[in-house]
Parts: sequence; C-alpha cells; structure tokens
Amino acid sequence: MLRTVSNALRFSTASSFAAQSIPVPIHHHPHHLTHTHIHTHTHSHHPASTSLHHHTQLQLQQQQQQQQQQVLSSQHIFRNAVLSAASKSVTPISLRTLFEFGKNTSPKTLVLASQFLHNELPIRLSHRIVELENLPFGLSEMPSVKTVHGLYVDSFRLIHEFPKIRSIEDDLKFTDVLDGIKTRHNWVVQQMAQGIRELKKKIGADILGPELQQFLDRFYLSRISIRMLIGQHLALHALTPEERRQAMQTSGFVGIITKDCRPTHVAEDASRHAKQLCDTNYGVAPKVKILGSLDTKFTYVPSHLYLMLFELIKNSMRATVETQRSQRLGVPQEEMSQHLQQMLLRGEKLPEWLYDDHEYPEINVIVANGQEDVTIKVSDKGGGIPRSALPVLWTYSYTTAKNNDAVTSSVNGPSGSGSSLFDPSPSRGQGNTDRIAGYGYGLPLSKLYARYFGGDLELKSLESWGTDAYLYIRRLADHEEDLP
Ligand code: W6P
Repeated sequence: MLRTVSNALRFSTASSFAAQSIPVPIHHHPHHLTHTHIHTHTHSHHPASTSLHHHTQLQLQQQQQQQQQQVLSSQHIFRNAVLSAASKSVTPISLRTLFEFGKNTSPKTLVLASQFLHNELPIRLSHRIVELENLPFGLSEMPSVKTVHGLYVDSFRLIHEFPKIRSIEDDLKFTDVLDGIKTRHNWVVQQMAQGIRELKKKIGADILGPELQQFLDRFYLSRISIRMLIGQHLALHALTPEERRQAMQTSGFVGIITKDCRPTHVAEDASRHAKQLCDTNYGVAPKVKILGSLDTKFTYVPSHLYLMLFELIKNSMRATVETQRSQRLGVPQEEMSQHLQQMLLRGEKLPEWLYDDHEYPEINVIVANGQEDVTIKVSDKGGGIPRSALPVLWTYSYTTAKNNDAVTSSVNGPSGSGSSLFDPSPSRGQGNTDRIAGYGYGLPLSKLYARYFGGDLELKSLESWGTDAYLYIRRLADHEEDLP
C-alpha cells in the first residue's frame, strides 16, 4: 500500500509534492491536510501504552497502521483527483455562448449548466491549487497563502465529491454549494495581498519580481473567470422562468450579461460613486463630462465595466485634486493634508477655490463606438506620470509595501500619490484614512477584467499635464475567455 502511494507520488507532476521525501510521512506536507487534520502518527512510545501487554501493543500498532493506510489511501485518492483535474485543459467560453445559453433556460438546460460547471470548475480550481503550492520565494508557505490554498482545496472537494447531477433537485443543491463557495472566496484578493505582505516582511524586499506579478495575473484572471461562471449561474437560478423572460425583455439582461450595456449609463453611475468618495476625502470633486457616441450599447457584463470605469475615474479625480491644490498652493502633495490642517489650526481662512468643484479641471470620458472595439477614454489633467513610473501602476507589489516613498513619489508628478488612488499606503501621512480601494489592486485587476473577454486597458501619460486611460472592449461578444 505504502509503495503504491509513494510510486504514485514519484510519478505525480506537482513538483513540490513529488519533491517531498519518499516514502512519505504525508502529514509533513503542509498542504495535504487542510481542515480535517487527522493524526495518524504511531506513537509507539506513548506513555499510556507502556502499561499494556506486549501482545496488545502489537495489535494496537497494527490497527493504527491499518488506519493510517486507510487515511493515506483516501488522501491519496483525493490528491490524485486534484492532479488528474490539473492535467486537463480548461474550456474557454465566449460571452455570446453564455448569453445565448441563458436566454432560453428551461429547468432541463439549467441542469446542463450545472453539469458543465460540475466538470469545469474542478479543472479551473485544480490549476490554481497546484500553482499555489509552487510559488517562488517561499510565498506558498505564508499563512495567508495557505489559507487561500485551503479554500481552493475545500471548494475543489465540495464540487468533486458532489454526486452526478441528474435532476432539477440535484441542480438546485449544487447551485447552493456554488453559492457558498463564491461567498467564501470573497476575500481571496485581500488574503493574497496579505500573504505578499507577510513574504515582504520575511525577506525584507519591496519589489518581488516579474514571476510573482505573472503568477498573480494568472491567479486573479482565473478567479475572475470562475466568479463569472458561478455568478452567471447563480443569477440565472435567482429568477423564475417568467422573471427571466421579463428581465430579457425589459433590460436585455440574461443573468449578469446584458445585450444593452450602455457605457454612458455605467460611466454616470461610476462617476456618481467616485464623486461621493472624492467629496468624502477632499471636500470637493472634479466634474466628469461624458462625450462621444452616447447611445452606444453592446453585449457585456455591466458590473465589470462599472468596476473598471470606477477605478479609472476615481484615479483621475484624485490626481486632479491633488495636482491642482499642490500647484496653486505651492505645497508638495504628500504634505498637503498636514499643510491644510496647520492652516486651520492657525485660524487661517482656507481659499474659496479649495472646495469649489468648478475650480478643478474636468475629467472627460469619451465613448467611441467602433466596429471591432468600443473604446472608452478617461482623460484627466491631473499632472500625469513620468513615463518610467507607468509600469509600476500595474504591479501588485508596491502599494502594500511600507516606507516606499521613493517609488510612490516617482509616480504622479512631483510628489507621492501613485498607486491606485484613494488607498493611502501605510507610508502616507495622516489625513487620508479611507480604505475604500483596499490594497491598491484596482488598476491591475481592471486590466485583467478588460482582457478577460478580449479587451485591454492602457495608460498614456503627458507628464506635467495629465493622464489618458484607454479602455478597449470587444464590440462583439464572440471572443472566448482569455484564460491562464
Ligand atoms: C493619474 C494616475 C492615473 C492612473 C489611472 C487612471 C488615471 C490616472 N491619472 O494621474
């Protein structure tokens, strides 16, 4: 039995696993047992066993060994299921396919949808499970990364062990399982960010190199795809057939996709929210003007578009406010909140323009309705970014770092306020205390959302003047998921 296990391990493809010493004290593998840690050690010198007769002790040992083998065996079977799934390729789906499929859903087709996910999700999860075990710099060993790994293993197990889906009842039960999984994964982005902070603390480096960046791009893109598939499935199940028909007729919605996604509307929503945030933070917010082909509509996931436009608009707002104030007051951006506080403490009157929206240059959102792409340009006069600092905006590794003013201050003009805006890094002074943007992953994640269905997101900067963000989205929904 043990030989079978170790042979299988020898031939297994997951390098970190195969690299374990063989024959295997499996309980030493950090990832192997996640929540159900069963202790199978044979404590032959356990004090309690000294009073037993030699005979019974042997029996006990044999029994324990048998138990150990059974545990090894079920672990081994599970591990093989993960590896087997990981050796399969994912099946990319186009937005159109998701849309068309959900358009005429009968209970029967919903069962088909569940069957597809029952097959597909373990593959997508298993790729991440294996990858999470083989990260560079010992990132796999960080507690938060292990937590995420455990979450993926548990989710894999729940889906993998769910029996074959045959009936509508099975479909509903399975959908509940997916709902639970999606919720439990809500904080994975933050948990991974935490894991990276843990690693940085341990190795004392700020920048972690392109390997990690690429891993995180793959990891988050995969996460977006899994959440898209589950989200669509849940949205279809949340309505009765009659309600689904109505949603389609009145708003063009099929699940979370609509054929009438209107960038103008989404940009208005995103601007409203960004304005609230900016007002809270600065007591003022630049105007947003929407121009171009205002009646553009196309098939897309409005929640994704919202997320991207919100990120871009709030970045533009922040850059605009900070640059304008800094220029007119002649105070570096990172000293601004302190400067204003001191003025107030000294009883000085703050200038009128400071809290007047109209004193700040407008942000322009231009919608272009092309054949191939719908392109949305978000254009600010927020002082721009040195060209050399642009790549940093796409990285996951710097905003979370402490005391990295050298990096942040090279971004966005004369003073620090780089990052995905509205998320003061720990190094930033008092004043900006909001945490709305979490860990400053907004920009790199937005690019992944754009790329997911074949679009892209680019930034162009006119240093000293402003920044233009170009968001490209495929006009036709035929593009299949871009998957890692
Ligand atoms: C800036 C920095 C930035 C990032 C993303 C979008 C707009 C802007 N403006 O100054």
